[in-house]
Amino acid sequence: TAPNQPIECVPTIVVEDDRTGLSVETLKRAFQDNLFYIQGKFAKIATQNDYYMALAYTVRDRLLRRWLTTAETYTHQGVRTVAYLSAEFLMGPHLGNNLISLGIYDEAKQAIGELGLDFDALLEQEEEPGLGNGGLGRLAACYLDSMATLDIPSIGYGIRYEFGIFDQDIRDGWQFEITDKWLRYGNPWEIARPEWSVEVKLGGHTETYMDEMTSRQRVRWVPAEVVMGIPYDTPILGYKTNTATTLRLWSAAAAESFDFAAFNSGDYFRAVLQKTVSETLTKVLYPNDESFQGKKLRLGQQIFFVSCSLQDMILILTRQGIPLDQFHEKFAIQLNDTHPAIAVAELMRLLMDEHAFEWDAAWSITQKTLAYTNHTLLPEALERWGLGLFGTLLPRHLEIIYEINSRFLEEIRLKFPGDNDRLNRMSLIDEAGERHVRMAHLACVGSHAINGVAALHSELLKQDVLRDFYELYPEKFSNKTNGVTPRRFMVLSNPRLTKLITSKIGDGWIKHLDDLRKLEAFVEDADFRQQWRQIKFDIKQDLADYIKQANGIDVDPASLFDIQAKRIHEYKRQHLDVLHIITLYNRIKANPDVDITPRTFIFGGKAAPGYYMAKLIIKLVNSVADVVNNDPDVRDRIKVVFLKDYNVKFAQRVYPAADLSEQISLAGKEASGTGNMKFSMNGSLTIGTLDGANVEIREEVGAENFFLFGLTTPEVYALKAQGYNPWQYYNSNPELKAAIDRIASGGFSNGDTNLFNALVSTLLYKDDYLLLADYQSYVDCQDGVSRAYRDQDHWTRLSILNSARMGKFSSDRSIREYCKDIWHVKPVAIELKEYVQAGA
Ligand code: GLS
Repeated sequence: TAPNQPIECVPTIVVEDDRTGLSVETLKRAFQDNLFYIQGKFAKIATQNDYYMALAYTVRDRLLRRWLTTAETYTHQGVRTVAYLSAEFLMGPHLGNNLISLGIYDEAKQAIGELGLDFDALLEQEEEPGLGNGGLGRLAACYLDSMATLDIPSIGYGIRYEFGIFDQDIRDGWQFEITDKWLRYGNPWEIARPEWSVEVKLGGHTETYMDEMTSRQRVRWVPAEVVMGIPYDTPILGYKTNTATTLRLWSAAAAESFDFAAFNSGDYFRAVLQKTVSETLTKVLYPNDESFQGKKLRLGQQIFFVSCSLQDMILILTRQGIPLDQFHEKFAIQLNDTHPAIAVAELMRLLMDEHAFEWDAAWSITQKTLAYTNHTLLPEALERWGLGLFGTLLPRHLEIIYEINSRFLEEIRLKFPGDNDRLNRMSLIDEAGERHVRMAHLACVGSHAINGVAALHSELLKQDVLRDFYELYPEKFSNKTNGVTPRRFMVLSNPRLTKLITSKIGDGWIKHLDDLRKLEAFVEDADFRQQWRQIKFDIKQDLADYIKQANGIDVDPASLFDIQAKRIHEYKRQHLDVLHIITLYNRIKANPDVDITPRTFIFGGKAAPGYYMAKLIIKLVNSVADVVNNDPDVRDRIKVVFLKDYNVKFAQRVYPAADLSEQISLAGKEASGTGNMKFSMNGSLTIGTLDGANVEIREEVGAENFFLFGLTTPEVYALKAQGYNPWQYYNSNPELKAAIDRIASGGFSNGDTNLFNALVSTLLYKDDYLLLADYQSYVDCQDGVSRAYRDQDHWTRLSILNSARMGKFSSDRSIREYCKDIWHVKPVAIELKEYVQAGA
């Protein structure tokens, strides 16, 4: 038998459950076994990482029975499955989360403690798999957690980048990028499955031939290159359930059969070189969030993981003996933005060229299978591939796209006769200038469902970016407001608050977040408020300790912790936050005895390495911090901190410590935001615009418990239409002028008037994101925040109500909506039985 096939004579292998018990004693024994037998170390020479690995393997062993039983159940029952295709999965560390899901966090902590080791240090040791940029990648991770928790048959498909999002260092106030070598010490959570590898073709040309079987003309793609995709599987255990689904990430390798000619002719070097070229494909995550870069390698990554995943689904069907014309009954594929939109053409190609389907049958399956989520309105994020590049790498896909387009344009002609502008606007090919393939249009045409990620965003899609598609296919559109998992972002990251909440209302809220409403009954309980306040204070003290250690800055945990943590982008307006800080600073300089509510301004976030303005904003925050933190006039009343290397691990430390969450993007720009939800769940109040999910958060928590400021989306449109002039605001607002002048005159750059020139002149001459227009409203609102914070007891009431009313923003709610409206996938309970592998 071939080494990658199941053997024919199946032996009886019974795996006893005795080595995966959950008691403290069993955990201790397993931990020590793993240190010895897997890490090959004894205590004297074991490193912190060895101990981490021993614990990780101990936990992984305890997932396996659930994982294999889940897989076996799904295979046996041929269940309908969600395939979530995403170029990014920002998972965050696995260990703590798996301990929570298994319900053995305390036992593991005790076991490790009894062995004389520091449990928290072992958790801290895990290198996080940073295979995403920000919200979009983290959303995919939250959705995997919720699907597993809700027992939804599901699989996440993505790319196993060798280097994830870069680590950020700050040098002289500037961002400095360091490669993220997350796999350096091994990854105990994944299992490589080389026996399930598939091949992906790239480049070359197409030719027609006569298919003898059907006596039809068919197309054959003769590639220039073939790359092998190797799947690596990671179990995703749901919270306190037996379901453990799979995250399957593809890694590129040289196809063995390839370039044999070179090898045989003695050109060993060229044959080996090919290996390096192939492996480049999955080397590194592109570090841009919401900005498109038309790089060939990136298109290569997209077709690579999409083709691997679709072929994998076909193999799964084949193994289960399900005919391919039932593909859409077996799989509901969700496209996480347009990064996997090439799936439309690839599924068509696989069905027609490799499995002899006719066009209409293949098209019907494709449309019924695929659904598309849009995640941004920013025009610079829209993916559009130049035809030259596209046709060179994917000649067959381009032919298929042309054919889809010609049929699609015919449909529009019938429905809107004579409307040529509409044809041009909607075509899959942008004909203006260098011709391009429009990936969002491809996704819309090839999918049966299209959704935005917050109510406002979905409306704007219909009115603006996808308006023509909405007019053509209104029935395809819906909204699915984002959510986040309370397991990671409350239970794991905020154990103290979790304990307090559970002591009052039981632990049902962890799976049914709406239950948090029961907390409202305790808002008038002074004792409860005192405990709530004390917990927030203690967590702030911990963050203060961290800040002291990381940045050398002393901050007062009694001060208002005002936090903006997210990717750095002009539309998110971190620099509006800075203008407020400078305004407070100016007030102090003008009158050192001015009455100011003490605040600590905390920033965190990475800038795309090629995004100069975002990097300049980081430099500005650090420069303002240097001046403000060291000016004796300030008397420590305001402090500014930029915390470097914001990632999931770090985010978990930050959300629970906030008093105020900054959600201050220009209305109409942030599709949803998810950090806004994580802060609020942990009892932070929000200052925000009517943008993205802020609108719905405010609806839920109540207008009186939310600090609202700024222009609305219609006002933004109107202001821009009438001709926006930032100078008008600058000239008529003394505080605004003083703040900008202090930057421009070198007040934060030792007199250098050049350093921040690009930023200042962008604000004064362009100000696309209307900072100057929103400035006064923001500062007034912040003054209101400062007043409110002075009444601590009242603030605590608001904090409790914010948590209590966040039920809607559990990703469980989002997933239920996707299941009901788009995927039509039902939960399948997994019964744990004595596991017998094969035969028996
Ligand atoms: C994003 C949006 O910018 C966020 O508002 C949104 O919350 C997130 C998930 O839907 O998707 N789109 C994107 O390209 N990156 C994001 O974070």
